Amino acid sequence: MNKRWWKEAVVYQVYWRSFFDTDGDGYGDIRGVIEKLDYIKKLGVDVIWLNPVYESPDKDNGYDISDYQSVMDKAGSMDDWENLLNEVHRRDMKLIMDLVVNHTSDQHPWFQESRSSKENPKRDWYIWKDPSAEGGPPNNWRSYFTPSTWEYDEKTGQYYFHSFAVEQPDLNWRNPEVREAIFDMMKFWLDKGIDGFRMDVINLLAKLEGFPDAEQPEKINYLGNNPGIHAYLQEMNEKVLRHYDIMTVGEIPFVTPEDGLKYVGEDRDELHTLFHFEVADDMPTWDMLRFKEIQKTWYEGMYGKGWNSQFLNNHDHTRQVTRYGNDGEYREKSAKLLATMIHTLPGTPYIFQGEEIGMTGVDFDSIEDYHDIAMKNKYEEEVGKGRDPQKVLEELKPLSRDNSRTPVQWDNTKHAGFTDGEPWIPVNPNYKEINVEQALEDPTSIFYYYQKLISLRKENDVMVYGNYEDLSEGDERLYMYTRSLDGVTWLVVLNHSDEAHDLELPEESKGAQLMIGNYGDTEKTVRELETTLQPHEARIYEYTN
Ligand code: TEU
Repeated sequence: MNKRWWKEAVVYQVYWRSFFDTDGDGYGDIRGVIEKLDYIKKLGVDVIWLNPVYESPDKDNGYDISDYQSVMDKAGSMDDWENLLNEVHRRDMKLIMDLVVNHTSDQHPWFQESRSSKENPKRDWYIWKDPSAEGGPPNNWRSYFTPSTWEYDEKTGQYYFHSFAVEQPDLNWRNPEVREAIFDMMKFWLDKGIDGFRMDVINLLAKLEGFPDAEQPEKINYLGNNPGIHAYLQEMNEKVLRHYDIMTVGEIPFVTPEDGLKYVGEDRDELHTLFHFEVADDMPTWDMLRFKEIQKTWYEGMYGKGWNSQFLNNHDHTRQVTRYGNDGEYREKSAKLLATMIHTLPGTPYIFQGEEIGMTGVDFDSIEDYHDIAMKNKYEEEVGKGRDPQKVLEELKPLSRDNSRTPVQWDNTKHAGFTDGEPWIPVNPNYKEINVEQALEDPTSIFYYYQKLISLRKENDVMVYGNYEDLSEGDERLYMYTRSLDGVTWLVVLNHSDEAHDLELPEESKGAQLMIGNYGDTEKTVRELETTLQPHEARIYEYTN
């Protein structure tokens, strides 16, 4: 298998607005990221993924861009950003930027022009359609954030298309001028020396020909993976990507392993890696059997042919220890177990800020404390149907994107040391117990466990390139698998439950050495194959064959 730096890397995601505030406006900022770079570096990660910092009316926290080539005030200035890039590089890390090119803000000058008249040269830069024959929207599609993908524009009597909020009109990628403008913009950032892109919903660029009505409009999967997408990505690769030593990771909802390979196959010249959403979007709570099946099919589909990513949370998904683990009695063990799993399954592991100290989701009392446009729109929609607001709120809370967007908890002082001002979103009230300062003082903390896992990745190719075999198919609580490479085998054993469980280790593991574990008193060498795993216990053993 081809060795590549981005396969060996660990990526740390910085959602800057909730990271660290240096100017007291209640939003994190680029200077805040710079100030905390040594902290990030201490973890041992190689790459930082920075969420969008571009000029934006901020309806969707920066994913509605009104100028791709400048930095929004809340985040700082272009000078700050240049400093960040330098400081990241000076510490031998890399910086990848969010690329949001499926849509712009409705305030982007391109859209302003486009909506101004049917004859405007930029009319065709977006997707405009006449009302349907009966009047009303051109088809029955739902968008991610609203009941329809179509918004009527009085001025010209047509509808424009938006996969997300009304304020996020989709670009028309069929138009070669659009593609050229985007490619030029990408070169602008690449020429500044960035190390790659995380590509927002990149498989949505091609729209389904003819926009036919959907049989199941609520299953918004017709929005992605449509014919034409690979031609766009190949053109992007040919004209831009291949000329730089960078990493690209595509955010690709609704993708199966088979289709995944079309985006990241090593013979395809499109992208390097992808995020699929079979876990984050389709597994609302932990389901061990389903998770194992997902790992198996992706491994079988991709191993040796294309590269995957591993993550359980990001700025769109509830924090992993809350959603998929135990954020109560076993929070620390559970956070370490999930980390062990993500860092030893095939693919590049991602850490979302705060995950390394086991931050948890939130439960705010009022809808006013929530900011997520996806949640707010859904709330309005449901309450608009006459439903009980409190019930709707309770229903939406567990998967609200704000679960992961509360400020990083730095210490136990006011607002968790995140800001001197009023934070844009409330701090999780548990910051007195869960914070960075406390984690750094405790050698057994989740933080240092991550640090050790990351350093193991640096020293052991098997963790990156090894093949994968599940030895525990059918078991709903225990997960045991191997990664093997050149005669070295790593055996990972995980007890993803609140009870202790007996387990028989495989014969070959007699004499195996413990590489890391989340209980302090585990024997360093396997003498007996019969063993008992404590609640949320995780161990990695190494043996040679
Ligand atoms: O997210 C796409 C999105 O809708 C995710 O929330 C979803 O979980 C997954 O991608 C596919 O179903 C991206 C950004 O990450 C998100 O913050 C933006 O709101 C969205 O695109 C629009 O730009």
